Amino acid sequence: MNGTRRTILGRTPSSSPLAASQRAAGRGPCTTAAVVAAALVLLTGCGGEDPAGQAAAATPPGVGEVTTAPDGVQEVTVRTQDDYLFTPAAFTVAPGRVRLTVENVAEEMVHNLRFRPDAGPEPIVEEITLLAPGESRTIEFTVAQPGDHPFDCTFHLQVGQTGTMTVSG
Ligand SMILES: [Cu+2]
Repeated sequence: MNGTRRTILGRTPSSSPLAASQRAAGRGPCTTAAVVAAALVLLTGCGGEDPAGQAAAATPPGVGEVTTAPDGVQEVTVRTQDDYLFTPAAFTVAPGRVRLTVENVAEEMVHNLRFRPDAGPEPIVEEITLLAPGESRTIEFTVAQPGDHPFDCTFHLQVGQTGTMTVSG
């Protein structure tokens, strides 16, 4: 991880003061991504509405669509990329077993997915703790109660990388 961080910082020397402040803040494995995040926020102003709009428009077919696998489990795939969005940020499943895959198609950014503790109608403890660029991981869990389950990329929570899985009634 340190090797990667040095390489990326070497490519963008202008971000070094930010990198130093992020290191001082004691961040975890997402330091590099957070530095990139901070740099992008500076470049695009607050909110970054334009990149968000572009990413939303580019949602590929099949992503975010809930289908039923041959074993009867409902499946859905969410993507992350080199921004601070889940694509899509909202999807709906039926009560039952859910197989959720997150594909990180980013070239540089690291993400994760965790259901926000105590925020949904029932706990979902399964999580994807780390997705390197190009990586894809799947978790499976069961939901029974209708309602909204907010989920976050904990690395980029500050810049609003959140989503919602709704369990239909
Ligand atoms: Cu993230």
